[in-house]
Amino acid sequence: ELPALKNGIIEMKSSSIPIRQRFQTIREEKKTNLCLCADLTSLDEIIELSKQVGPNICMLKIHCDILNDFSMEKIQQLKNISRTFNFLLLEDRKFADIGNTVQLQYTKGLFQIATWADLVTVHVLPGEGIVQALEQSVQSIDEPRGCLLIAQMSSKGALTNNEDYVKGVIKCTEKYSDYVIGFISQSRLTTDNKFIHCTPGIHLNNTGDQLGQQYVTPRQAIDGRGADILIVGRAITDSINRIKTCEEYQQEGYNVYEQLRNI
Ligand code: BMP
Repeated sequence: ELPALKNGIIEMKSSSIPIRQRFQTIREEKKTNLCLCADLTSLDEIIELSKQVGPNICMLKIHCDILNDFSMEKIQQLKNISRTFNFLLLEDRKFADIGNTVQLQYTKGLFQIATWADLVTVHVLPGEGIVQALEQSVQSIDEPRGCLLIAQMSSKGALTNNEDYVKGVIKCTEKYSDYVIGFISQSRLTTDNKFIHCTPGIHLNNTGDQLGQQYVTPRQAIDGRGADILIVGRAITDSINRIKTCEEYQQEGYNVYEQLRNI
């Protein structure tokens, strides 16, 4: 059952482990640092795929606003699958507005994101009030919620890749370290290992797409750029055998992580 919304605040009756801790446990138990980014337009298809690759991933990232068949029933199904296979559910919403608006976007509308997404992504462009507002709107949820701040983007010419901007994001992360569990980044931003660095723009065979995306390999991302989690989309979803390819990225990512850990 999804939690009921009361005066815009969500009431939920279930408790679980904090998200950071959950990620560490999942990585060790399932031997995976792979986040599958399922940029598919059918939630039915994502549900089927998540059942197949559930054992191989630590996180599933979706964009709910590209789905043709979104419903609260289906998203609840996906959430149940994420609990069964023990992976985190990330809605890549990239919130970027004033506090009042993001609270509404987080808790209301068709998607009611706060009721099902363990994690969301957030731009700090509007200032730290955005994080405060998001955190406030999930205060009464009886289940851990967190966010990842977008510090650096993988796309060509990204305006985020500016030293002062990144410094501001790091400051915000440290200030709201209960709710902010880490970054979407292209490099290691802090020596504090409690912050999880998630890196998109990963491909073993391509260096980019036609629309400015830039790729590095899993090894480059983990070894060179200090990624904790690899966010992999079309390298898997466009492959002929998604399950096999998912296993390959899982193995490659975890092997590099283990090699580095044992140095
Ligand atoms: P792909 O691996 O198919 O290129 O997809 C990358 C995914 O990561 C997309 O869903 C995109 O929205 C997201 N992403 C990204 O590519 N670069 C960033 O800097 C931040 C992202 O969230």
